[in-house]
Amino acid sequence: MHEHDPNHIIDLRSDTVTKPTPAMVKAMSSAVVGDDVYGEDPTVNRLEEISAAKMGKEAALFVPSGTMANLIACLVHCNRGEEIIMGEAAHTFLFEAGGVSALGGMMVHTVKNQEDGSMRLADIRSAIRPDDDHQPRTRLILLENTHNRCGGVYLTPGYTDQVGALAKTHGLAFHIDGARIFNAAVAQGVDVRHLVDRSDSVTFCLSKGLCAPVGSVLCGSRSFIAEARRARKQLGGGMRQAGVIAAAGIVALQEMVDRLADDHIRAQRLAAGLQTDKRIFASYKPNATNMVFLSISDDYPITAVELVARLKERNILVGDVAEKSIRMVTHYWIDDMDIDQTVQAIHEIIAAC
Ligand code: TLP
Repeated sequence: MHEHDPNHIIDLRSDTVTKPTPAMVKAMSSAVVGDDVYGEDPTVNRLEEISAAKMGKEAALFVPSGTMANLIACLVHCNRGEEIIMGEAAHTFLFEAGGVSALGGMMVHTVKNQEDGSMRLADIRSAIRPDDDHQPRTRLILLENTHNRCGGVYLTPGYTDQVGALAKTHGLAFHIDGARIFNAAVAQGVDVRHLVDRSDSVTFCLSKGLCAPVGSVLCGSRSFIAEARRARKQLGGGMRQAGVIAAAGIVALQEMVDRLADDHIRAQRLAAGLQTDKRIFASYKPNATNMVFLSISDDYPITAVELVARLKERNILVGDVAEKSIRMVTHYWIDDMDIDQTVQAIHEIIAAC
């Protein structure tokens, strides 16, 4: 795929680091554009139509990031002082700078995430507030699929449907942070629509495993998207001639979805290669996709920060996620040789300590 020169960087920090493919660069350079705030960018409009159709929703909105997509969804579904139920390890809770509270005045009610990324239905049920003047009103349930911090693990259509039914019974809205929902669909061999059927809104990222340089898409009913468009404007996310980047998004949806399976196979290969040393533990759960979390045994003297630094000396970039734990994410720009080189480097570093 790419040459293995000595200056080649193996970047496993995230799939967000992916650069556009040659086909995307070509599409971007010839994109027909217009002012998207007027709804006049034909390329953005096309991306939104394709996205809505793929998700089985009425309408879609192109936004700059996954973070903004989740924030917009929460702003549209909830009022100030109202509560969102989400996992304690949800990206929206941990890594979106508290936006829903800072900018939307909402409360977050966290529920324990199970190892497989789900929240128990009973736990969700008991987090729903009764109708009582003293308490905040519960308004929204938010699921993450795949679940990043739980190991890049997918949730099934069956589980998602159950959460959707629960939300409906209690009159709550249901949003899915599907930043990597295509990984979830490909890994299970299901149409992505079956993962979002029961949701009121879903967002997915074009700029992660799908390789587009920028952008996410928020999907939902026509009336939801009309409100979302207004919220996007309030947040300064109206992007004018955004067809330049939407063009890459169209290529992402047309050409980059099915190949995500390769990333999953490489993540498995990475985890398997690391399983031979008892001083480290490479986690690749049965429902994992393109992430491997590696933890270093407590009685072994190297920290995650040190391991990151030693790997960096060898042009391998990974992210530390806890004192003794790192995350590695596979993507289009990582090939088998990169995986084998990383496995070897980690074994050598651990052996030399
Ligand atoms: N996740 C990033 C970091 O922020 C941690 C990563 O490297 O994995 N939802 C989920 C589940 C995500 O993993 C991310 C990004 C987002 C939303 C936010 O997307 P962006 O970065 O486009 O705002």
